[in-house]
Amino acid sequence: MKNIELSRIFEQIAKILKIKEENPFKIRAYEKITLVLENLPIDIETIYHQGGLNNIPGVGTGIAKKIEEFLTTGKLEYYEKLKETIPSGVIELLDISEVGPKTAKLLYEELGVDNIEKLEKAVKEHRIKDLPGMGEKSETNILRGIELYKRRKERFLLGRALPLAEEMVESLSQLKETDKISFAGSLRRKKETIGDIDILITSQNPEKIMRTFTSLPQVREILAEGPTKSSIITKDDLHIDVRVVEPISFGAALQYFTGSKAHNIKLRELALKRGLKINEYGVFEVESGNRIAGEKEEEVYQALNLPFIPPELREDRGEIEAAQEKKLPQLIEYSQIRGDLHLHTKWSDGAHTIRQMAEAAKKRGYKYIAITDHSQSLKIAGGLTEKRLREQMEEIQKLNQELKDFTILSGIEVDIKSDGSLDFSDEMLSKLDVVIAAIHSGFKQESKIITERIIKAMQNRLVNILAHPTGRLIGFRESYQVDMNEMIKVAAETGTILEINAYPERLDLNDVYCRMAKDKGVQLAIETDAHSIDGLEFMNLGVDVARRGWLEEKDIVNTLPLNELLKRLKINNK
Ligand code: DGT
Ligand code: CA
Ligand code: CA
Repeated sequence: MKNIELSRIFEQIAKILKIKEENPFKIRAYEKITLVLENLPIDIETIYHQGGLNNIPGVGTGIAKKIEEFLTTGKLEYYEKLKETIPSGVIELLDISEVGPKTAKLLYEELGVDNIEKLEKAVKEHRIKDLPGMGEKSETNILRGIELYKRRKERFLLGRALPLAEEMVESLSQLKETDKISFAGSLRRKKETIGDIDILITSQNPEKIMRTFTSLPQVREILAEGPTKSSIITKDDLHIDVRVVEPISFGAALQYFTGSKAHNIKLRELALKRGLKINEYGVFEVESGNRIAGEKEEEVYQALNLPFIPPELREDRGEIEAAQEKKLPQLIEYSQIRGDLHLHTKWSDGAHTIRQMAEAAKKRGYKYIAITDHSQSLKIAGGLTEKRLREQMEEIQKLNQELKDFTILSGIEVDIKSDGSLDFSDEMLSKLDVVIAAIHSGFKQESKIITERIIKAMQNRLVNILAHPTGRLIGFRESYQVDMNEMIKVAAETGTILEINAYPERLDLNDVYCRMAKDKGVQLAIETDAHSIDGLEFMNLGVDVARRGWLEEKDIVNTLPLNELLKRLKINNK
C-alpha cells in the first residue's frame, strides 16, 4: 500500500512549507491530505486506477496530479525541489515526532543543529532548555522522540524481511561450500518485526563463505568481517549476521541463536538442575565435561527430556512448562488452510475480477474463497449498493456452475458505522454466505464508545467474522482503544469469528490476542484481505502469527471442508 508512503511525503511537504513560513492555507491543505491518506482503508493505487482520486475528501486537482505523478513515476518533482531549499538534516529532524517545524528552524538557526546526531548531543549537553519557548521538559520529550525514531528505523516488518532474507539464503545455499544453512533469531521465530537477520551455516571452507557473503550484490556496507562471522547492511537497510559453525555444533548453535533469550535462559536453568550445561557448542555434563548433544536441534531438547519446541513458541510464555507436561499444541500449518474468506475484486476496490481471484486461489490448492467487497458507505472504495451486491451474487452463482471442485462464496465486508449499526439491512445480509464486519472510520473514538460500537456489531446474529479487530498498522497507527477482554468475551458469547488479517502491516489480531481468544474458546479465520492476486501470498504470514499464538487446526475455521464451514457460518452459536 502506497498510502502511508504518500501521506509521509505530504506530511514532509507541509513541514518544509512551515519552516519556510509559507501560506498557511497551502500548508493546511497538505496537512489535511496527510491525515486522509493515513486513515484511508483502501489502496490509493486502486482508487487511482479506477479514476476515483477526486472523490477522496481533501483531494483537489493539484494534489490529485501529485498523487498521480508519484504513483506512475515513484517520485514527486515538487517535493524533490522543495527539499533542496533547506539543509537535508533539518528535514530529518522533523522525523522526530517531538520536533515541529518551528523547533527545527530554531535549533538550526540558534545552535546550528542540522542532523539528529547533533540534536542528541545538544540535548545531552542541555543547550536546548534555554532557547526561547523551550525548557527542561522539551529536552526530555526530544530525547524520547529520538529513542522512538531509532527504534522505528531499527526494526523491519516480517513480511518485508522474510522475502529479502530468503533471497540471501538462496544465494548462499547455492555455493558448493555451503553444507547446511538455516535462519535463526527472531526471523525463525516469525516475530512480527525483525531487528537483524541471523543466518547459520556449516562448511568445510568458512573463509570462502565469508568472502562470498560480504561481496554479494545486495551488500551496501560491511560492518564486520571475520573468519567465521560477518555482518553486513544490505541496500534495503537490512542488517544481516552470518556465522559458520562446526557440523557437530550446528543443532546447538541453531537452538542458541534462535532464542529467544528468555526461552534460552529458562532452558539453561532446567539443564543446570539436571547437571547439564547448554551453550552454542552443545549440551555437556557439568561433572565429566562430556558432550551429550549438539549436532541436531532436537537432541538439545531430548537431552532435557523435552519434545521439540517449535521456534514460534520460544518466547518463555509457558512453552517449556507445556513441553514438560507433554501438552504442546499441534500448531496449525499452511497446508491445512482450505480457503481464503476475505477478498476484494474489481466490483469495489480490488484489481482483479472474481474469476481471476478464483482461478488464482484454485492454483494455490484452495477449495473455496469468499468474495467480500466493501459496502455502500465506503464510497471512495467503490462500496457496493444492495442492487450491485445482488448482481454480484448472480455472477458468482454462474461462475460456480462452471468451476469444478471449487466454490466461491458470496460475502461482504460490511462497514460498522459510527453508532455500531451496519451498512446493510438484516434482510440483505441474511442472503449472503459470509458476513465480515469492520471499522473504516472513527478510529480515534474513546475506549468505551468504540468497544460498545464493535460489540453491537458482533451481537448482530448475521455477522460471522470481525475483520482486523484492533485496526493497528505496525509502526504507523496504534490499535483502536478497544477493550480486548470485552471484545473477546463477546466473541465467545456470540460465536463471532475473529480475523487474523495477514497483510504485513496489519497482522491483526496479533499473537498475544490470538492466544487470549483461543483460551476463551473463540475461533479465528486467517484471511489475506487481498485486493489483487498477489495479495493472496500473504496467507503464510497469517499462519505464522497463528502459530505464535499457539493456535491449532481446530481453532481456525478456514481449515474446515466446505460443508462444515457452511454449517459453522450458519450456526454462529447465535
Ligand atoms: P531481533 O534481532 O532484535 O529481532 O531479535 P533476535 O531474537 O533475533 O535477537 P538477536 O539477533 O540479538 O540474537 C539472536 C539470538 O541469539 C537471540 O534470540 C538469542 C541468542 N542470544 C543473543 N544474545 C544472547 C545472550 O546474551 N544470551 C542468550 N541466552 N542468548 C542470546
Ligand atoms: Ca536477530
Ligand atoms: Ca543478530
